[in-house]
Amino acid sequence: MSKLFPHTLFAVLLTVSPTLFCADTIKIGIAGPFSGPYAAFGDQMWHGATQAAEDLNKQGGIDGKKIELVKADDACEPKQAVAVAHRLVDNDNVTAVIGHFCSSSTMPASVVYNDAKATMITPASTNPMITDRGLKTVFRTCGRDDQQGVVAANYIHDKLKAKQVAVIHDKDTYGKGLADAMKAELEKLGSKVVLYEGLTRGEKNFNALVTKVKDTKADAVYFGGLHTEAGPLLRQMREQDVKAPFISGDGIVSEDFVSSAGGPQIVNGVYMTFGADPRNAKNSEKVLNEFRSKGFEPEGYTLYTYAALQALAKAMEKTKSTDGAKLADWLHNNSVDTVMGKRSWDAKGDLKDADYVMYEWDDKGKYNQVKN
Ligand code: ABU
Repeated sequence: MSKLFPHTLFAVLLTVSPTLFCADTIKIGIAGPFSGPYAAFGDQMWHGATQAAEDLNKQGGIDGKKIELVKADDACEPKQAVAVAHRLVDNDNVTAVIGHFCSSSTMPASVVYNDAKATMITPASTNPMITDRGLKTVFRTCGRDDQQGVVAANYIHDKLKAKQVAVIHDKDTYGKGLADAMKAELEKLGSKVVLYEGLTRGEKNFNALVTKVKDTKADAVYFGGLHTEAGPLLRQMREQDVKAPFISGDGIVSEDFVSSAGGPQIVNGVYMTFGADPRNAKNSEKVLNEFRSKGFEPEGYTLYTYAALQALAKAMEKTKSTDGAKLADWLHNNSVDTVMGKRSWDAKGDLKDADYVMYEWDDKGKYNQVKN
């Protein structure tokens, strides 16, 4: 990793480009699903990162050096994630990475970054094992599934008063991990899990599974997974007249959930756990206006990605280094004012103040925080 301050050259270009190379920039990888079924989330990440880089560069970059983003598409495929991680650190010579999105990609890719002493901040991967493995250079600006699973279980038990719950997951690191965390808490609370079943990502016909759900007479259905399967599953439930409340997690926090389900009338009433909406944070107004003036609504993980780049930039500025160990030490011991508010990290790289709440999707296809 190169040092930041040779004090010889000052970059003058605004360099937010996946291809532009300039020796006097700080190169940061943005790794996520920019193609394939989960590209809506990659789009959120790229918008967040490019807006943050543009804003930081307008303010002088990182101590005079402009930020240059290098886009890396993992398509949420773990093998591709490892390949792009090697490419970012070995060929593109990035100093740090914001990413990945899918926990199943972040898990193996983070080992590559940690070995290369490159800081990695995931804005969206919530599986607990990402930070539980003791990798020094790994951080996140989102919470963990053992936190959001507990919030979901308490809501299902206390507010929805569901006594019999069907739990479905997509067998993936994120989806199954979240479903298991929710199920464990729900059973502690005394509700009964009457069906626990995995579906396969990419499938579109869940009618046989829905028939099983119907037979259980479950009074709530919980799904751990992404919108690509949540949407069709929900639609087929409603088509088979399964009216039980549908609850899921942050894997559906995209307007693509609405289209994958068949429209706002289908998602109306769906519950979803997600961090407190950063669009309501005091610090986010100016940035919100920038996004909206460009016709982009910064939903889901957009501002989480923006905040990750702010944290990285602040750590580099304060340490005058891009060295992963130095950045990690700084991030473990300081807080950063971000577009999501003040953020600080514990010894594992998890947020000290994760803030999961419950949302409900409405008949306009938007999600709104449930008022208690
Ligand atoms: N946390 C939402 C989905 C991304 C993942 O953790 O796989």
